[in-house]
Amino acid sequence: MNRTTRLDRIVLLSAILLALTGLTFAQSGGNFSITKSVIAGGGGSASGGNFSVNGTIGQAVAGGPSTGGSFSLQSGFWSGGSSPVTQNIALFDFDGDGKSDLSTFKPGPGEWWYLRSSDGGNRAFQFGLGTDVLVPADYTGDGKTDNAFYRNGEWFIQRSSDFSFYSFPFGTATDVPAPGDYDGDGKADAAVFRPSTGVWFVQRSSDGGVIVEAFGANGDRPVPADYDGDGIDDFAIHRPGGQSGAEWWLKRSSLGVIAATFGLPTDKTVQGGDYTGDGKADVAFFRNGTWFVLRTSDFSFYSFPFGATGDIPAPGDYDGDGTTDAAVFRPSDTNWYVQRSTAGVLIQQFGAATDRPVPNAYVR
Ligand SMILES: [Ca+2]
Ligand SMILES: [Ca+2]
Ligand SMILES: [Ca+2]
Ligand SMILES: [Ca+2]
Repeated sequence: MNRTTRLDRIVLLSAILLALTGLTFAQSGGNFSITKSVIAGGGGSASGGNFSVNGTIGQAVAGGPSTGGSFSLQSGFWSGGSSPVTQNIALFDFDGDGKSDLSTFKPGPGEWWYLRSSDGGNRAFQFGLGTDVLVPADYTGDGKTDNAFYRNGEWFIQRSSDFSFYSFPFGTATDVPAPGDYDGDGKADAAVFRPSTGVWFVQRSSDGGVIVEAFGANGDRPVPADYDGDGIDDFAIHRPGGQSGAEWWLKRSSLGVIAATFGLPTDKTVQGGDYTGDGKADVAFFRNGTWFVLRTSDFSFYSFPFGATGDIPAPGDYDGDGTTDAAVFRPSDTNWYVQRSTAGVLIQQFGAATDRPVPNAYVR
């Protein structure tokens, strides 16, 4: 972790309390606990009744002491003591409004198409070829997803800021790209999983250093996400043909390794996402129109029908509330069906039958 970056995110607890309570005078007393938090800097103190802060990273702000009654803040990201900064789970957000955008990749010419959630406008870019591997993510850290692809060990990234592109080598032709934010600095890192050896290689965006991590085996599918909610993406694999069924192995950056048997070899891998809204990504797969979610809070599971056989799962946070929404793209009618956690079901035509939904890009 880059220290400067870490410091940039440090928060004064009082800023959190101030934002939550609006109180501007000092109080004291009561019981509260803070775990997995980064809190420092600034002046003033905070205290209060019963409250807990869990997994929070924020930014130092000047201001007076503040306090609160009974409340709980879990895995929040705060900046400037005012509006919360959403955790980086709203992937595929090309216009940076915190909501995933309906988006497709046309394989023939290599075109990226998206429908801006902010104003409903279309954009399209020719970038890459149909044979390239899609790796869209926010590499530059401006809060907008960058179009990106991987070709034979070379990364090509089109900056969302000015749509210029850059490229660099990292990996080999047979590696499986698995970008994520493995150093927790808010920028996606180039990363690959090497099936032949089960070793991951990550190029940290914070300092350019390389992480080498043995986790997984040939045939595994990388599903990195932040499963323990500490702001750092975790190495993780889906092993469809495990000994007792489909296996999921998570190397959580704060909580250690855990494995679960969940699903059948024929189930469709879904990228990890926070379906329960507790700030921790959950394990999920799609089976013929039914979603199965394994809660990482207690490793119980639930399932629900959404979509149909033949649909392509394309989950994201389409309403921007921080909770991952089940979504599918249906090639037969080119409609998107999105089960928004706060805004109801969205049905919208976007794309062509041969397009690939971009929010499905990480499923290899
Ligand atoms: Ca958006
Ligand atoms: Ca990073
Ligand atoms: Ca983590
Ligand atoms: Ca949502």
